[in-house]
Parts: sequence; structure tokens; C-alpha cells
Amino acid sequence: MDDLLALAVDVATEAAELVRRRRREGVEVAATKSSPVDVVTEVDRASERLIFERLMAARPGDGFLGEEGASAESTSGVVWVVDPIDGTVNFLYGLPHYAVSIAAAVDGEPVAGVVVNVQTGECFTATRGGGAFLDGVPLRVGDDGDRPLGQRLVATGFNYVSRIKVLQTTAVSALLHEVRDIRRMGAAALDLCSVAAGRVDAYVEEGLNAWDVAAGGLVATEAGARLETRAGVGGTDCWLCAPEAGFEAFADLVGRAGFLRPEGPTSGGE
Ligand code: LIP
Repeated sequence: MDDLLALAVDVATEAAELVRRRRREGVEVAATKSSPVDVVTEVDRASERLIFERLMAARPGDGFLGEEGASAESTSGVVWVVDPIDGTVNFLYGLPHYAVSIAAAVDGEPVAGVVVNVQTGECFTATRGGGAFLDGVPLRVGDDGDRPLGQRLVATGFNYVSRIKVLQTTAVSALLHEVRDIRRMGAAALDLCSVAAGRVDAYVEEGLNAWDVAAGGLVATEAGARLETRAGVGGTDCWLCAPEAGFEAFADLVGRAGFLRPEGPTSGGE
């Protein structure tokens, strides 16, 4: 796993440099995906191409699952799960909060992961059973995870599909009264790393894809947080992440606020 992580860090660092340089050169929307506001830029595609070429050259038998469509079957048992720019809308607007996210998964479970914040250069890493780190310094969620709900800072996000976004908006407005405050930062991978770093107390969002959560989720769980999916009110998986201590209280609040479909839990995690 350490070899997988070392390779992922090298490639993510190189991709982050490409994204930083291209940001300076100016960015345009290349196409839209699930809705008119779900955009992709030529830089998302260039970052994914670079990551795909580097990883496949280094480990030809590995599989690949990339947000922008790059893919490869695995004969080695390892599959790379990649978000070439997580936080694309922030990237498009020049809001300095987006990341390159690369995870190596075995049997669908992340075993090594890196999230590089492109503008700050912060590098979050984790290996399964090996802990989580920020720039090489160990990360551990605060043990005051069970602080009163009213004192918790919660990160969340909204789907590109307006039908789901409307449901999320209603749930967030109900949640807002019950917690310290909300943060909508725009990049799920960095939201999960923020839980790991104690920069927020919890995170909830429906409708994320594997590439949004693979690496950041491993950083969060290796830092001591719990990451689970429950049936979302919009009909897709709703992701919940919070320190173990206090997780159930947070999940209960998320349910009462309307983020979840009454039927209850689906498959756990990735
Ligand atoms: C984004 C996620 C964010 C979510 C957005 C989008 P992208 O990923 O990081 O949390 O709210 O809807 O899914 O599209 O920038 O890779």
C-alpha cells in the first residue's frame, strides 16, 4: 500500500501543478454533464489524461475509473478511482478551493488515497490501517466529537440536479437551526479531509460519486471518523461523515432534518 500511495502522491502532485498552471492561463467550460450547471473544462480532461497515462505506465495491469470517462479493466486487482479536479465550479470561478483526488481500491475498498488541495498545496494522505496524514503530520479527529449538536459546524453540498437540490435545500434549512453553522465549500474530497482535520465537525451530502469520496473518505476514516451511506431523500445515497463519538446523534439529526428517505440505511460506504 505504501508503494501505491507513493505513486499516487507523485502523480497527484504533478496533476495539481498542471491544474494550477492552466488556471493561470484562463479556463472555459468545455461541456455540461448531468445538468446545465454540471460543467467540465478542458483542464479536468487534461488532468485526467495525465493521471491515466502516468498510472497505467507505472502499473499496466491496474484498472481505472475516472470522473471524466477514462477507464481500464483491472487484471491486478487494483483499481484507481480518480477525480481529476474535485470542485470544478470553484476551479472555473477561480475560487481557490479544489483538489486532485486519487485512490487505489482493492475489491471496491480504498486502500491508499491522496487529496491535494491545488492552491494551498496541502497533501492529505492515508493507507488502510496505516493512518491519515496532512503533509506528513498524523491526523486524528477531535475526541470532542460528541459536543452538543448546537455547537457543531457542518459541511454539506448540493447536487447539480435541481430536483435533488430542492430537497437538499429544505433539509439544510431545517438543519441550520440545530447546529452551530453550515459550510458549503464546494469540494467533497476536501470536505471529508476537513472532518479528518477537525476543521468541521461533520459532513452530509447526497448524490456523490465514487471518485468524490474514495480518497477523502479513507483519510476521514483513518483519522477516526465514521463514513456511511443512508438512503437519501432524493433517491440516491446520502453520505454522512463524523467522528465516531457523536456519529449517531448527527445521523439522527440528519434524519429529522429531512436528508434521508424514511426506509433507512442502504449499503454502508463505498
Ligand atoms: C462536486 C463535489 C461537491 C458537490 C458538487 C460536485 P465535482 O464534484 O465535490 O461536493 O456538491 O455537486 O459533485 O463535480 O466538482 O467533481
